Amino acid sequence: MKLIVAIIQNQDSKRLADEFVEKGIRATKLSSTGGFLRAGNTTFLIGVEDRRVEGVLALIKETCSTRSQTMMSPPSYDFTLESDLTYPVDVEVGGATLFVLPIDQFQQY
Ligand code: 2BA
Ligand code: 2BA
Repeated sequence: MKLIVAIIQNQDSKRLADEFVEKGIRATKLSSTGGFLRAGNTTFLIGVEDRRVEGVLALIKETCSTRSQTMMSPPSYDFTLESDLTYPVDVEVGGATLFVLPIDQFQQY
């Protein structure tokens, strides 16, 4: 068995959760925050049998989209420069960041 940790964008989370229910894939949804953008994203924990891992990853890939997000650049603290104002920067946010971990034990009481 494997634990898939999937960090995805909030916009895709409802659709992905619906897909999991429809396909009988058990999952837990957590609200999370990206360390860089400091914006909300969604983390799914999905415990699955080894043979289902590839199918789950493919489902996540087809459900979640890459998007561009605008953030304000940090202000420059070099006061010798005139450009000490913040300015908008486009950041490409991936459809999903995935980790697949081995599970030593799976128990439910
Ligand atoms: P939920 O996903 O909200 O599921 C609540 C209960 O609904 C489950 O209890 C189970 O009895 C039933 N259930 C869930 N998915 C089902 C499905 N596809 N078909 C039929 N019945 C289904 P538990 O199995 O005790 O799970 C309690 C909570 O533990 C789950 O809440 C979920 O958040 C988490 N969980 C369970 N198995 C998981 C797994 N393999 N991976 C990640 N999280 C899991
Ligand atoms: P954030 O940390 O808010 O990052 C959002 C996007 O900003 C990233 O998209 C990446 O394109 C960019 N970015 C992040 N850190 C950067 C840096 N130090 N310099 C320049 N650009 C940077 P993704 O790579 O698709 O990541 C989306 C979200 O997935 C991240 O949100 C974070 O919550 C999570 N994530 C990505 N890689 C991770 C890792 N290695 N470990 C844990 N979480 C990760």
